[in-house]
Amino acid sequence: MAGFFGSLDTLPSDKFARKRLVQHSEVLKGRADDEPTSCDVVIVGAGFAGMYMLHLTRCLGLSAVVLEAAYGVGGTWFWNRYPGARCDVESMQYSYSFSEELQQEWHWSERYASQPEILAYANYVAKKFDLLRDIKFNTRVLRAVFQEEDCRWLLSTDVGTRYRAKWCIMATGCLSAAQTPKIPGLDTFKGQIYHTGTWPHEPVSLSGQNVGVIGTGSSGIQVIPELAAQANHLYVFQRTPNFSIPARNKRMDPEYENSWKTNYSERRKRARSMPAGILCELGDTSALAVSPEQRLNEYERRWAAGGTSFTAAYSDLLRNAEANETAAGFVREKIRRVIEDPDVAELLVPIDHPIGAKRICADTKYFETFNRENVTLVDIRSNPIREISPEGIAAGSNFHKLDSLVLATGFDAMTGALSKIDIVGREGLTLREKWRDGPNTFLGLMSSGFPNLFIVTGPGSPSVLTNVIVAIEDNVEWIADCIAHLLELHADYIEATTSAEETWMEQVRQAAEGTLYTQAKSWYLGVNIPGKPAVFMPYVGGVPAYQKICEEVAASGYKGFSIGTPAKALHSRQALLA
Ligand code: N01
Repeated sequence: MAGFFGSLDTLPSDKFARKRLVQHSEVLKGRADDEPTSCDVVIVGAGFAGMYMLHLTRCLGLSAVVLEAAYGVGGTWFWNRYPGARCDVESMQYSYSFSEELQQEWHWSERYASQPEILAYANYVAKKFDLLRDIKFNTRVLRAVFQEEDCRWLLSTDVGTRYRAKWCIMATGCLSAAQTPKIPGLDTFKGQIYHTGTWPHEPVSLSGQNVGVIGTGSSGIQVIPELAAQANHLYVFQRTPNFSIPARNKRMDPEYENSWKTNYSERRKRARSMPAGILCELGDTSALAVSPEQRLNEYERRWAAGGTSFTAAYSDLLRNAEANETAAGFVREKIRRVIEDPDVAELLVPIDHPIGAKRICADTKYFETFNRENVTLVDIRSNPIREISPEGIAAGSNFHKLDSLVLATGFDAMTGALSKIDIVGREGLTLREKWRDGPNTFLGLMSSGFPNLFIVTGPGSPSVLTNVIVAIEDNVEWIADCIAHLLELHADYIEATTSAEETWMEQVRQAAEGTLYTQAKSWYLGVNIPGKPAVFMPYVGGVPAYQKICEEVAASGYKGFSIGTPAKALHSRQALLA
C-alpha cells in the first residue's frame, strides 16, 4: 500500500523502523478521577486489528490506549475456545505480514492452526511488540460521544473510567457479537448452556452426558465431531444443511514451511493480488468451458487436497448458477457416499443455496460423525423446535432429554459489536439510528456524521470474504497513513461525505448483485438476526480492487472525505439521515 510512508516495497521490513512523529503527540495525561484520561488515539478491541493499530499508532509517535472487554488479547480467538476451533485459512497465511522478523521466527505446528495456537501467537505478538502496557483489559466500552466543540471522542466504560481522544478507532471485529436465539423456554433449561462464541475458559467435560447442539455453520461443523467423541449421546438440531469440504489438516511439513519462509514477501504480495487475499490456485476458466470429465478430475483433485479454495476451481462458480451447480452437485454426491443411512444423508445434503454463497466450511470428519451410533440428526426444518423445557428440547412431536446444550448459532456479524456501543456522532446522531436500514460507510472505514471515528474491516469493506488478517493490515495501514496526513495538515477532523458514502454503498450493492451471494440466507445479509435489515454488508469486489480504490482515495488527498477544522460547517443532521 502506498501512502504517507511510501510504498510497502521501499519500507524497511519491520515497520517499527518507521520515522516517529513525536512532535504531534498529545502526551497521555494522568488526571483526577473525575477527569477522563486523555490520549491521541483510543482503540476499541485488542484483537488482531486493535493490536496492529496500537503498534502503528506508536510508530506515529502518538499516545494510545486500547480498551478491551476480555482479560487477554486475541479478540475472536480469545472467545471462541470451543473444542475443535480451528482456522480455515492456512496458518502460513493467517498471520501478520508487517514484520519480517515475526514471520520468520514464529513456527506454526499444523497446516491449519488450532484456536489455542492462534491465541498463543496473539500473546506472543503482544509481548514482542510490548503492546500490553497500553491495553486496559476487563474494560468494556459502553458509550462513545463526539464532542463537536473540540473534535474529541469521549468514551465511557463499564468500570467507570472515561477516555478522551482525538481519534477513535473501532477494532471491534466482524464476528464478535455472539447471537443467542430467542427460543421459548431457553432460560428454563436446567443443564449447562454453552455458546461456541463465548466458550468457558475452564475445562468443560461432557462425557457421559446427553448433549444437544443447535447450529450447523462453521462453528457447529467443527464442534460436532468433538462433542460426539465425548458425549453419551449427541443430538444435532439442524435447520439448514451446509456445504463443507474436508480440511485435511496435518502437521506442518518443514519443507512447506521453509518454502514460505524463504519467499515470504513475494508470496504475501501475490496473496494480495488474489480476490480473497489468499494465495491459492485460482481457476481462470468457466466451469462450463471444460468437459464434464475434466471438471470431475479438477473437483476430485481439489477435494483430495482439502480446504475452502475448492470454490476457486473455476472463475464463475460464484457468478453463474449453472457453473455453481456442477460444484454443488459434486459435493452433494460426496456427502451421500459418506453417510450410511440414506435418509440421514438426504437431510445433510444442502439444497437451498449455491455452494459458496454462504461461507463454505472446512471440516474434520463432520459427515462421518453422523454414522456414529451415539449421534442423532434432528431435522428442525420439518419439525421446528417448539420449546425448550428444564429437561430438554421439544421438536415436532418428539422430546429430546438433554443434560447440556451447545449453541453454535453464530453472530450478529459486522455491525453487532458496534451497535452494542452507544456511538453518538455530530448533532446527537447515533450510529444505531443512522444504520437503522442497514450500515452506510465510505469504504467500510468511516461513516458520515461520525468524524474522526475509523472502523477496521467495517461493513462495506471486503473483510469477511478474505483472509481477515490481510484485510486488517490493509485497513490499519490506511488509517495510520490517513492520521499522519491529518497531522501534517494540522487538521482537526476528517469525515466521510454523504455523497461519497452513497456512491460507495451503491457500488457495494451492485458488486454483490452480480454474484450468487445474494441467493443465500446468510449472515453476510444479516438475515440470521431477527429484525436486522437485509443488506449485503461486505464488498465482494475483492482485495486488489478495494485496495486500489483505497490507495487512489488517499493519493487524491482523501477525496470523498471532508478534512478541516470545526469552524468549517459540516453537513446537517437531516442530510445525514436522508
Ligand atoms: O455461525 P453461522 P457460525 N434455531 O451463522 C443455526 C466464521 N467461523 O458461528 O442456517 C435453529 O454460520 C443456523 O441455522 P440457519 C465463519 O466466517 C470461522 O457457525 O440459519 N438454528 C446455522 O446453522 C462463519 O461463517 C471458522 O438455518 C439456528 C447456525 O445456527 C462465521 O464465523 C470457525 C437458530 C449458525 O451458523 C459464523 O459461523 C467458526 C435458531 N433460532 C466460525 N439460529 C473457521 O475459521 C441460528 N441457527 C473454520
